[in-house]
Amino acid sequence: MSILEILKYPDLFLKTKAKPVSKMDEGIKRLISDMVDTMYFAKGIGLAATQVGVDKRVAVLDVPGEEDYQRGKNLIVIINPEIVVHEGEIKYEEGCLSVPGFTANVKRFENVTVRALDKDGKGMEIKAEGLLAIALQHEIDHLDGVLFIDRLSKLKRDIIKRKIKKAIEDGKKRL
Ligand code: QAP
Ligand code: CO
Repeated sequence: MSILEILKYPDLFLKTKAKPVSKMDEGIKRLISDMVDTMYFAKGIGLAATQVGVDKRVAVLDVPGEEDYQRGKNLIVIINPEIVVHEGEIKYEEGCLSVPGFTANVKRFENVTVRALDKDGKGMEIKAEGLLAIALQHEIDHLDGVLFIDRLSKLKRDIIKRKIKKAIEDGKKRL
């Protein structure tokens, strides 16, 4: 098991469009296992391969439900995910392990059905609403090289980008 390095904005690799996984080999199994460990280590609820520098369409999620959060209880692995049905609109204050310390309100579909392969390469469909629906769209965006800040209006995007840039500069001064 290994903890992988999570790339942070403005790392250009985060703009990479990931490629479909063509076969479930040991490399993919290892990647999934390391991504799950990395997501829990970083205290995230979702992580896409793009965020750990791998251009393959793999993401892991563990989105808490109504019950108390129990690690692993809602763990989902999605490979080559596709939104096949979507409905409604919802705004939610999102964050991202690749943009630590910043959040913004992002507009998403309220309900989605996602078709994907599971960790064993078996086809499946997830019908999701609420936070899980948002998380699935956020992770699929990563696989297309899109960050939540890219979904903001130009004005809000410019403001948050300037704040992030300033935070990075201030961080450097304290080194
Ligand atoms: C994606 O996000 C997501 O800023 C997963 O300092 C976002 O795990 C799913 C995190 C919104 C659903 C809704 C962010 C941790 C984790 C931070 C995350 C931070 C530490 C974000
Ligand atoms: Co993210």
